[in-house]
Amino acid sequence: MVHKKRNISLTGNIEFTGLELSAPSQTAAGLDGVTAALNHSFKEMGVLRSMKALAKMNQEDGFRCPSCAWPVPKNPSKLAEYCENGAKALADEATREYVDAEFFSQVSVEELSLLSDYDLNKLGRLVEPLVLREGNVHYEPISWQDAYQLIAKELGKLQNPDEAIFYTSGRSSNEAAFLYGMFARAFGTNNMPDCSNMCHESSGVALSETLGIGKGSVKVEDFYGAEVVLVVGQNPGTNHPRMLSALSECKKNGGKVISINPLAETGLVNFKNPQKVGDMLGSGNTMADIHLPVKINEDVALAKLLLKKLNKLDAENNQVLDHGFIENYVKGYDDLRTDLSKYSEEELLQRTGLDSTLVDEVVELLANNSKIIICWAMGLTQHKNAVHNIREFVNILLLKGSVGKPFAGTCPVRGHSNVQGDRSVGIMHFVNEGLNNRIREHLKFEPPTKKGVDTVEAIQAMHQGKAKVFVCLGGNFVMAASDTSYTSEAVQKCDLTVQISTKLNRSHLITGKTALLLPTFGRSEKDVQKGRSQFLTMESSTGKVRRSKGLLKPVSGQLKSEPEIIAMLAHTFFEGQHPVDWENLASDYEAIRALIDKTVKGFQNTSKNSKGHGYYLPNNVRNLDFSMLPDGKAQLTTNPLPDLKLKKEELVLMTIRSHDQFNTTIYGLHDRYRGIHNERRVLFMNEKDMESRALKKRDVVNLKSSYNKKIRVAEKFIVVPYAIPQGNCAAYFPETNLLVPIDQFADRSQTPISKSIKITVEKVIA
Ligand SMILES: Nc1nc2c(c(=O)[nH]1)N[C@H]1C(S)=C(S)[C@@H](COP(=O)(O)OP(=O)(O)OC[C@H]3O[C@@H](n4cnc5c(=O)[nH]c(N)nc54)[C@H](O)[C@@H]3O)O[C@H]1N2
Ligand SMILES: Nc1nc2c(c(=O)[nH]1)N[C@H]1C(S)=C(S)[C@@H](COP(=O)(O)OP(=O)(O)OC[C@H]3O[C@@H](n4cnc5c(=O)[nH]c(N)nc54)[C@H](O)[C@@H]3O)O[C@H]1N2
Ligand SMILES: [Mo]
Repeated sequence: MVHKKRNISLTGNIEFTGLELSAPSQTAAGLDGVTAALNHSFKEMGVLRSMKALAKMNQEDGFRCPSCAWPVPKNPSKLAEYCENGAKALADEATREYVDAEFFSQVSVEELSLLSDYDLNKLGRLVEPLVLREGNVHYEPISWQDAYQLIAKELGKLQNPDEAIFYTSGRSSNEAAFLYGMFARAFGTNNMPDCSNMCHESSGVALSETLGIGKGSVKVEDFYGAEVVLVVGQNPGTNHPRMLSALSECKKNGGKVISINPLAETGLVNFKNPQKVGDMLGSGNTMADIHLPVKINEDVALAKLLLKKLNKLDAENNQVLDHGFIENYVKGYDDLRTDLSKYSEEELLQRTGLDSTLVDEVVELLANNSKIIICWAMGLTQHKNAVHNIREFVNILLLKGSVGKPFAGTCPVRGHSNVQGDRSVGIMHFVNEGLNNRIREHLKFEPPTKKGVDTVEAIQAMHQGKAKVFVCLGGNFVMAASDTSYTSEAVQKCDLTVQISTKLNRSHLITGKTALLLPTFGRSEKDVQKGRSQFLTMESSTGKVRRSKGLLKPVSGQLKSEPEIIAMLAHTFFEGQHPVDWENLASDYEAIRALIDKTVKGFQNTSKNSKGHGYYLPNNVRNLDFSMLPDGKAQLTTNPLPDLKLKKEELVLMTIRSHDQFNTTIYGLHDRYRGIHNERRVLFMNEKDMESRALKKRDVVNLKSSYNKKIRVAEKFIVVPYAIPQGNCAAYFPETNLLVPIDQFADRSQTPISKSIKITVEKVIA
C-alpha cells in the first residue's frame, strides 16, 4: 500500500513486538496505576518538570487535563485530581523529545512512514514551522509569516470557498475553536468536520430530537445520590478513570452500578481509588453490581426487553413508571407501547445473548428506583443504528421520569477534553440560524448559509477533487477516519494540507502536494502574550466552562498559540480588511471571550465566571423545558432492531482502545487490564469461534471485511482467547480502520461503524 508520488506507508512496517499474556486484571488503578503513571511521566518529562506539572493538573489555578472531558468535582482532591491516563497524556505532551528542521533534513517522510504509530509519536514534539514542498520528500523550515502567506495564497486561488475544509480535533480551547469557526465562516464555508463526527455525533442527533439539546443533562454531583447508574458501551477504567471516583461515591451512598458491555472491563469490576489512602491499601471496591455481557450491537434488543418488562410490571400496579411525568412532559407513550407489543421477550433475550436472571435483576432495580443515570460512549455511538441505540435508552429514562431532577439523567461521556466546548462555540458543519444571526449582528459579516461537510463527506469531497485545501486544528485525521487507504488517497489529492499540531503523527506524512506543519503549545505550557501569561477556557462533559492555564516552559521558543496562529492567518488572508480585527485578537484573549459571550448562546461574562469552579452553560433538560420540541414535550421514539445481515462465517468486530493509547496516539504497547503485554496486533476471540475455525491461541490471522464486493484486509493479528460473546471479536484501532468502508456509517449522524464491522478471519500460514 503506497503513495503514488511520495512512497508513503499507511501502516509502517508490520512487525510483532513480542506478545506476553496474563490473566485480565481484577482491579483498576490503585498502586499499579500510580506507578505506571509516574514511570511514564519521569521518563518523558524528567522528575522536576513532572512533579511541577502534575501538581497543577485540574487544580483551580492550573490547567485542565489534556486527556478526557470528565469534569472536575467541586471539591477536588487537593493533591491529585488526575488519573494514570491523564498523567500519561500530560507526559506524552510535555515530553522533552522533539523533531526539528535538522532532523527532517536527514530523514524523509517516506522513511518516517515506515515507523509504527508508536515509534512516530515517541519522536516527540514539533518545534518549528515546516513546509513539505511539492515533489519533495523532506520537510524544510519556513517562517511563520511565509506560512500564513502560503495558506492565504492557496485559499485565494480557490474558485469557491467550499473547496476548503477546516477540521477540528477536540483538544482546542474555546477561544481557538471560536476563532477557527469564525474564520471558516468569514472565508465563506461551513465545511467544518470535527472529531465529534467520528465520536458522539450520534448522541447529539438522538438527544437533540428527544430532549431538545445535544448534550447530557447530569452534573458530576448527581452521581453521588443516584440510585442506579447504567454504564453502557463504555470503558471508564481506561478512558475516563476519574469517573470511577464518582461511581465509587455513588456506591458508598447505596447506589447500584450496572455495566452493559460485551467485555467485563476491569475498572467496572473492581477499583482502588488512587486519591484515597485507605483504598490503596485495601482490596478496593467492587464496582459493577451487575454486568450484562450483551452481544455487540444488541443494545436496542436489550433496551426493548427492559422496557417491555417494566411496562408489564407497571400494568400490574401502576407504580413502576412515572405516569404524572409522562402525562405532563412526554409525547409518544401509546406508540411506544404498540411498538413493544411487536416483539416477544424470548426473541429479544435471545438476541442479547444474556442470562434472563441477570436481566430480571436489572429490571427490578429500574422498577424500584427513579434516580437513574444512563452513561454511554462509543459502544453505542459507532454502529449503523447508533442513533436508535441512544434513543431507546432515553425511552427508559423518560418512562421512569428520570430526567430534569437531581441524581438522574443522561450522561454521554465525551471523549476529547474540549470536544463539547468546540461544538458549543461554533465548530459544526450544519447551519445554526441563531448563531448566524448573532454573527451578522456582532461580528458584522455575512456567514454562509449552505450546510458544510462532515468527516465522511469531507473525505469524499477531497477524493472527488471538490476540495483542495485541508486545514486541521489538531488531530490525526488520516489515522482516525475510516477506510485508511481511501482517506489517504483523498488527502493526497489536495493542493495544500495544513496541520496545526503538537506532536508528530502519520497525518503529517500522508499529505497534500504541499504540506505545512505548524507547531503549537500543549495545554500544560505557558502562553505569554504581550508580556502577560494567558489562560484559556474549556467545557467539560457536563457543560461546565472553566479556565485552564499552562505553567511549563514551552518546548521551543518558536511555538505559537492556537488562537494566535488562527487570528494571524485570518489577518493575513483578509490583509487587515475585515470587520473583525483579527490582528488584535491574536494576543487579546479577553477580547475573544467578549466576542464569544456576545455570539454564543449561554456564554456569559466568561473571563470572570470561568474562574475557580467555573460555570454551567444553560441546559433545558435540567429545567424540564422541552418547548423547542413538537407539542413542547420530550419525545419517546420507536426504534427497529438492527439487521447486520451476517453471513455464517462472519464475526462482528469492535475496534477499541488499549490502556496505553489516546486515540491514535500510542503511549505504549501494553493493555494491562486485559492482560495483553508488549503487543497491539491482537484479535480477542471467543474460544468456541476459535474452535469452529480450527484456530489456536497465538495463531496469526488476517482480518477481512467485504462490503459491496470490495475486500479490505488488515494483516497479521495474533489470536487471543478472551471472554467475549460468541460471534463477536475485538481489536485495537487505528490498526483496524482500513477495514471500515467509507460509506458504512450511522444513519443520520454519519459516524463510521467502528464498533460493528463484519469480518472473516483467515489463518496466515507461516
Ligand atoms: N486513556 C484514554 N482516554 C480516552 C481516550 C483514549 O483513547 N485513551 N479516548 C477519548 C475519546 S476521544 C473517547 S470518544 C472516549 C472513548 O471511550 P470509550 O467509548 O470507553 O472507548 P472504547 O475503547 O471505544 O470503548 C468502547 C467500549 O464499548 C464496548 N462496546 C463495543 N461495542 C459495544 C456494543 O455494541 N454494545 C455495548 N453495550 N458495548 C459495546 C467495548 O467493549 C468497550 O468497553 O475516551 C476518551 N478518553
Ligand atoms: N476504528 C475506530 N476509529 C476511531 C475510533 C474508534 O473507536 N474506532 N474513535 C474515534 C473517535 S471517538 C475520535 S474522537 C477520533 C479522534 O480523532 P482525532 O482527534 O483526529 O485524533 P487524535 O488521535 O486524538 O489526535 C492526536 C493528535 O493531535 C495532536 N494534538 C494533541 N494535542 C494537541 C493540542 O493541544 N493542539 C493541537 N493543535 N494538536 C494537538 C497531536 O499532533 C496528536 O498526534 O478517532 C475516531 N476513530
Ligand atoms: Mo472521541
